[in-house]
Amino acid sequence: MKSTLKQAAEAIFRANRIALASHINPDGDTLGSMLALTHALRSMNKIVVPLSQHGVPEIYRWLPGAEWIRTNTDERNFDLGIICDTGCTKRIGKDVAPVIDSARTTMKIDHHLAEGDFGDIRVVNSHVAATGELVYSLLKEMRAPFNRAIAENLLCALITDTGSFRFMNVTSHTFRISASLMQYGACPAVISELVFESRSFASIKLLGRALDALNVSDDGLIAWSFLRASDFIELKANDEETEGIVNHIRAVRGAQVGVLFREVPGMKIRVSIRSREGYDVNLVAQDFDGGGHRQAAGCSMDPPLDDAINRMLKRIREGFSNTTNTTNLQSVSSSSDTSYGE
Ligand SMILES: [Mn+2]
Repeated sequence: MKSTLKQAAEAIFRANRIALASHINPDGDTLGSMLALTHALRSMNKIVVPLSQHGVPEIYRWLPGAEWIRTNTDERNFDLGIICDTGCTKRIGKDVAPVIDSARTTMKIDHHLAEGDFGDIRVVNSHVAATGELVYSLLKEMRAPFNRAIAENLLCALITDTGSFRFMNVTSHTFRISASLMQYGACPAVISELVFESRSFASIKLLGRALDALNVSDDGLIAWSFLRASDFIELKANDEETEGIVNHIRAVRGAQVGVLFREVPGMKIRVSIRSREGYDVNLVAQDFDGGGHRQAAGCSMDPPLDDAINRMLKRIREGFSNTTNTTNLQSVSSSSDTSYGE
């Protein structure tokens, strides 16, 4: 059940105290969307509390307003609770979920494929490249005054979820919005420099180790790699520093699917899956209780690492002979394919 932008705008106008939540393992889309809303709604004199249970990764701390984000709050009884870039409260974390669930009205703004039951108001469209596009449309519907802070947050959302405008999810609409955001003072070069060219030493070293461990299946259709717990320990690295590595793995010529497994100390094995147009990795991730988009999805798996790799590769191989994974190849030109923060 989709809601109209008008219904969403009215719910926001009615609310005075508003809690916003991003998903766990936050990315540029969930944080940029949440912060753009925070700026806009505060300018309407609303009390807004932006929440991210996993905080803000280093590469996103420059986002205007990032310092406002809290990992949790004891406050309850918000008039409105909005989750950004995810369809269910499971993915905003167990500390933040009760804050949103206790709100009088709940809303989701999301472009993931999974529908779910959450949300009195549902601003959902899996055909847009980023949740930031939906936030842009909603703020326009509300006639919210735009400024540079809002524009930078939304342009960051668009740039990161489209792989710098390289993924299949990019539409002319994505560019029109981006052009508009530039007119409010956001600059793609500056944002790209801050997000992609300012990596930690450890994250570049992790990339090197993942590339060194790169494998490809005998038929060349699946490329995969892994990072061991010892890699994270030796480099004093954490999982957020692996962002983007999986795209290098999918880049192997002929590979239709790329997978990165991470044996993160103290966690289940984290798996990011990317595909080229025509292979649906959302279905694969769903079989392991994960999800995302057709061409970018993720899940967690039980150790040991070697077992997880074998089970995942077997499932992906089945997908090549199973038409549900590979149907509607020509109808996905506007479908979502974004970086999925698992
Ligand atoms: Mn997104």
